[in-house]
Amino acid sequence: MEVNYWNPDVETLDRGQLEALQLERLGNIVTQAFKTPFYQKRLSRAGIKSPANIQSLDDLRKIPFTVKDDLRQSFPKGLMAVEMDEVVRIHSSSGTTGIPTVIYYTAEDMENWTNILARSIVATGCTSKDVFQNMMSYGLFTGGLGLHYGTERVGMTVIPIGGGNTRRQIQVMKDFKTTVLHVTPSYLLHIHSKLAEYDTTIDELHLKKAFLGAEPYSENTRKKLEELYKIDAYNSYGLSEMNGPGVAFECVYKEDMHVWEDAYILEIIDPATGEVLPDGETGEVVLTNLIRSALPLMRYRTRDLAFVHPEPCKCGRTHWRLSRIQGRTDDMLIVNGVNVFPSQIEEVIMSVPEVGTNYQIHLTKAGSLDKLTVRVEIYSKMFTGELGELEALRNRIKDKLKASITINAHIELHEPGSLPVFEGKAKRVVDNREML
Ligand code: DLL
Repeated sequence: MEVNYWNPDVETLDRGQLEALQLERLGNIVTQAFKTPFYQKRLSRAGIKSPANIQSLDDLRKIPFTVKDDLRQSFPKGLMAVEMDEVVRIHSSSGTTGIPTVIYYTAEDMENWTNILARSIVATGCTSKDVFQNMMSYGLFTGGLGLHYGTERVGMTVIPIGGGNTRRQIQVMKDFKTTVLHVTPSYLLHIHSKLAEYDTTIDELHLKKAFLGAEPYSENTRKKLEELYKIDAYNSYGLSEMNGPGVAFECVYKEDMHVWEDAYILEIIDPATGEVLPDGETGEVVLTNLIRSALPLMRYRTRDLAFVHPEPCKCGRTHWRLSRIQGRTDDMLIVNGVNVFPSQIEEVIMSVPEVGTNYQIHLTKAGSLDKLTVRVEIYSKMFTGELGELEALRNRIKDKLKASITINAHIELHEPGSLPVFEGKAKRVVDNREML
């Protein structure tokens, strides 16, 4: 396999040097943090009086965690470490809960982020010969503009089409011979279900790769998309609080995502106790941003659950790898006392070949009990067969789910195109239990 680097010195630094670099940069970030009203208070309450109190990477653990609510409470400027006139970009979360989460970037922060994305993109084997169709939405969301700058830096031909308008997406893929897509896995599944309607076959497209991220998805969904489109799909992880995409990205080997540790310190903690877990154990991802001066965030609790692989990767990069996100501490469902993550359900249903490109999980009450219904779209050819075949398929999905999650789910089979479609992040779970 051909391995290319964007910044070989940093990507293959030996661990000792990498940790020395992290420590040096941690010092800078703590210095920045002391310029913000939020951290002045938070750090001094934890007994940290100055950056000199952080002398080793272990000292990081003296720093209290930061959570999303801290960002909200500090809105608009409580976490800003520079003057507004140094800020060249703002991104923000949608603010569905009221006060938005706002992220600020200086020109240097933008430069750092762009380089990290360029590094991620080159790690997947892309070159300036690629034509990149960016289907992530542009605007305050970091998915669109983040990868835009990174791919331009690599010299790729960038098509900034943004999200939605499936017919046009397909036409543009054909017109410009797009080779690389950036898209949420749920929307890429949906686009496939529309190809026939727009008189297009996969062989008319020139796709080679897709960067998939911004929402949880299972390994079976990745495999399905790779087969449907005849592409390599690379997992991409990030969050706006840590700049956006580019925190971790898969290399050509696609065996989980390199966390760019010169830019982020990764810890995995027990979400209940806050204790740092040994390598390899699943827990909550906690990140410290090392190279953003406008808004220094330290020990930020992402609520994402994953584990780290400390063993070296075949690509020669020394930066540790993060597993696929297994779920979020806030998306675990409790169904009649049994804990289940939506991603476990997805992993099972996407292993069934007759299952199509969309699904939804519904929770309701049946008397005092919870009822879990999984609505799955199946390929239309199934509806032309015997009724008995449909019943057998329903039972097969039900049994597979029962074996995996120990819950007796109700399975509904739906025709292609009948379930709600999302052009950005999908909303897979509808929980109506409290409303009844
Ligand atoms: O979704 C940034 C991004 C854009 C990442 C494009 C990748 C590609 P936020 O809107 O702040 O930022 O949402 C961040 O999305 O905490 C995860 O829960 C989830 N997420 C992001 N990437 C993945 C992934 C962007 N590859 C939140 N797998 C994160 C699973 C993901 N979940």
